[in-house]
Amino acid sequence: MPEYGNVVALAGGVGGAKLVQGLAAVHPNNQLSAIINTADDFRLYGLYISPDVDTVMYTLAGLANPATGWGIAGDTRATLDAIARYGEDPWFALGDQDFATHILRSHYLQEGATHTTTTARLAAALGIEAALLPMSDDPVATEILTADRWLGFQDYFVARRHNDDVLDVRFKSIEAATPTSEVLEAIASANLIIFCPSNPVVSIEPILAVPGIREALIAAAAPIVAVSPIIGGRALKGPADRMLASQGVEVSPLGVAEIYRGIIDGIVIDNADAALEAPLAERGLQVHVSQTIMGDRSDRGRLAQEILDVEWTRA
Ligand code: FO1
Repeated sequence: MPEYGNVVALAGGVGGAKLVQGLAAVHPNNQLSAIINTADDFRLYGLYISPDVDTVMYTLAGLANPATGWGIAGDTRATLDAIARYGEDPWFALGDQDFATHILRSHYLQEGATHTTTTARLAAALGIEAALLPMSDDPVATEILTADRWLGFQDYFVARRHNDDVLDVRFKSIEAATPTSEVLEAIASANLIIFCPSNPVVSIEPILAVPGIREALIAAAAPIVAVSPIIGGRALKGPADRMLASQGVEVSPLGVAEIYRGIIDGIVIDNADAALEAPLAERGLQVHVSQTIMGDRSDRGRLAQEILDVEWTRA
């Protein structure tokens, strides 16, 4: 059995959070870091909201709403209802307990703390030992080109229920963003790096697009392994399948491997895609075929353990 010391996961929202939780269940948490997409972050009612960071944080803390994967289980909506009473459209479902996170994060940021230290403070208070690392402390915003116009990510994803055809994707201010020292150190000292089964286009790609991160990954000594979020030609959740198609990328683990070409050494695919093992291997990738759908917690730990049991090597 390989003994990976430092394990680093790149994660976006719900799919990423599930695998990070699985890793946290089977690997020493003081040797586990998650580099999290912050290009979904936005401001609402003057509060700074970081959905992917919170999704990973709530999931690891055992607080996440199991029905949605985001938000807090059993949360109430009194604050949002009161906001609606003032005539505001309550389009983004913020629960009362969730509001506490956004209020405190906004407060700490306004006091001069960074996104990284704020996240560490909130996560530690929730009893999380793994390092939750925002990809950058600088603002980056995913924007989606629809037939109408460029939309902010949450406008496209939540307000318009990701119904629009995606003509293009851009990450506003990415060229001015820098990776944090924590992110670069985590990558450099990693023994295994895992791209979680998050949306490649809008969850993992923004992390890779922060100037310096792609280069740090390519220079890393650790093997890099992606878990395909596409199973049997479809995304389990969200618009990843339609986004790949609209970018002219094959909606299969082959397309996922294409997006990560030159970075990953291996890929984990679902049993449903077992026929793709040979073509992926022909592309020089180590392939592990498994049951990758993560339902309950035991599924998550089982998949994480399986990934850690493979003898991945750096190409
Ligand atoms: N996603 C939705 O589809 N609808 C919502 O109303 C919604 C609210 C929400 C509140 C807090 C939070 O942390 C996440 C929330 N999400 C919601 C999820 C989220 O915006 C997306 O899943 C991610 O940005 C994509 O990874």
